[in-house]
Amino acid sequence: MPQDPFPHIQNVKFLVGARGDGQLPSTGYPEIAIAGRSNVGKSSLLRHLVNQRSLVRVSRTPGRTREINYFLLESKDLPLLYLVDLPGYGYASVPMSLKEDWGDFVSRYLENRRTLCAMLLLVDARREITDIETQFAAWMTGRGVRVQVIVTKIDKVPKTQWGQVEAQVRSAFGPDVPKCIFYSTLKGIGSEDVWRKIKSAVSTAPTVS
Ligand SMILES: Nc1nc2c(ncn2[C@@H]2O[C@H](COP(=O)(O)OP(=O)(O)OP(=O)(O)O)[C@@H](O)[C@H]2O)c(=O)[nH]1
Ligand SMILES: [Mg+2]
Repeated sequence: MPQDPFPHIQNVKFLVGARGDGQLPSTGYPEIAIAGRSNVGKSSLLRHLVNQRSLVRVSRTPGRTREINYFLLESKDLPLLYLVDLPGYGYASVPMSLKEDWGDFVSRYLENRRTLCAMLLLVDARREITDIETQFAAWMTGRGVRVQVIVTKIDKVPKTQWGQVEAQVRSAFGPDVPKCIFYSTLKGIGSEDVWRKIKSAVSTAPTVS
């Protein structure tokens, strides 16, 4: 019988909204980061995953989160781990490169954080996938970080078109990126698959002291 993918969560604690290198918590636990365009649903997904409505503020005005938000997850079935809600990119009306948009702080975090073991890269089911997402995925994969694409707000797309969405994701990201996961916080779709991926990433994460 397949194992229950949901962890028995004991505590989820908001640690810090880091605005600079000096504010990042100490390393030592594996980290799972959540990235994607502003308003794609990062904070909603995190909240839904840990099943705590009050935990993460969901923005009314897109692009408000500029901090790297750290949550420490304690559960019975996983080692302690950090869930990291990254600032959204692409909120500005003028297109900018990922680096300019996110700022040096986030770029440095992505480049240097050795305990970052998996990246949940969110794309909106109704939006085209851009070079920002595909280049980002290739960059992270090249660094040895597992990338899991998650298609958010799938409740907004009729089921008859889900196959088409999946084909678009596959063709945009290519064969190096595993099959995408459809997600809906409204309909409660996807969390099981996401936990399965997190468990697998954490269980093979290198330990860094
Ligand atoms: N229909 C639907 N709406 C969703 C879903 N997930 C999130 N939303 C809505 O999308 C909007 C943005 O969600 P957030 O979670 O704040 O997005 P974010 O990526 O954290 O945004 P930033 O912090 O600004 O980068 C909110 O109005 C959510 O209610 C979903 O699965 N289905
Ligand atoms: Mg957010």
